[in-house]
Amino acid sequence: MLEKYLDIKPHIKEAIDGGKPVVALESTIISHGMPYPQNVKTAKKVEEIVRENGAVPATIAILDGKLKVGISEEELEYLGKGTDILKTSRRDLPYVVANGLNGATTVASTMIISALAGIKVFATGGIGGVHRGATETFDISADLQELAKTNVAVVCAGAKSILDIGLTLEYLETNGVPVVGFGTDEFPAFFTRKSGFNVDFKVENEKELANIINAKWDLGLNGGLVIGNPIPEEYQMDYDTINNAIEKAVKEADEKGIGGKEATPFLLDKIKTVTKGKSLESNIQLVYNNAAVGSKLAVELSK
Ligand code: PSU
Ligand code: MN
Repeated sequence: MLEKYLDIKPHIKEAIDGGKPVVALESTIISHGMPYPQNVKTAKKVEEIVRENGAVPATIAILDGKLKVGISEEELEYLGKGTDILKTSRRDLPYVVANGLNGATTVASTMIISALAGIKVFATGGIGGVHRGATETFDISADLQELAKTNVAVVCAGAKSILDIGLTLEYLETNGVPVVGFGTDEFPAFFTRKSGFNVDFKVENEKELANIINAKWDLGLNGGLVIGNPIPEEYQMDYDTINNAIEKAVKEADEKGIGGKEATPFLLDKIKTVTKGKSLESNIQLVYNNAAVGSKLAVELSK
């Protein structure tokens, strides 16, 4: 049944079946999170970093309605350039599949497809969350509900302050999602190491992290975990510069009435323009950093 929908590259299937470390990677970051050609270059380098750290990379996307686990270079190029690639979260998935369309997967849908394929670790940039002003707009990313129920550990650089970080953490707590700081007491804010909010638990290494994840799933506590891995010191942005850029972007989105699934891509692009591209460089570096930690975590989990 699943074979009708799911297309796992043979070498990835073999690794999964053999209990080898595999790391899932998302594609919304490629198609809607970064401009071409940096997006394609970054995605390739991320796969390389995963390999260097002893795991098998599995970039996930939907092509011609097939749930792809692992993509070719041409397919990656297409995801980076194509104009018909739908940002596909949980609610969009049935439509994209049923109609044979192309979709870039968000954190939520990448988790769904990872779980279907049997992949436990997923590395990305940042998760979606509760948007600022959500008390009015109800804009809460489906990523958070997915984390509540799907068994995949997500390594990220925290949540951007285009979101309401405090409310995002409250929402995760309500849904029983552990938020773990990788070498930090503070939940990172994507472009910066600090956010002003604490994580629930701090770990010092991948081994400690693997122990928590194993305990969670051994106990039947379904759902994911958020691992907040701060951007390396040398690549973080100046706190005031980035927050001013975010304020501007959020204000412009408000004025233009941009909401729903367009909100995150719009804000990312604006922030890049306001920071004259500096935010993009930080974004790229933090993804590399998450890919390395995710890979070492996958190696620990496979032991
Ligand atoms: N944050 C980023 N870059 C991204 C995203 C988030 O820095 O590309 C993407 C992820 O795929 C995430 C999605 O799952 O945006 C969240 O979108 P929404 O808020 O519409 O659920
Ligand atoms: Mn939303």
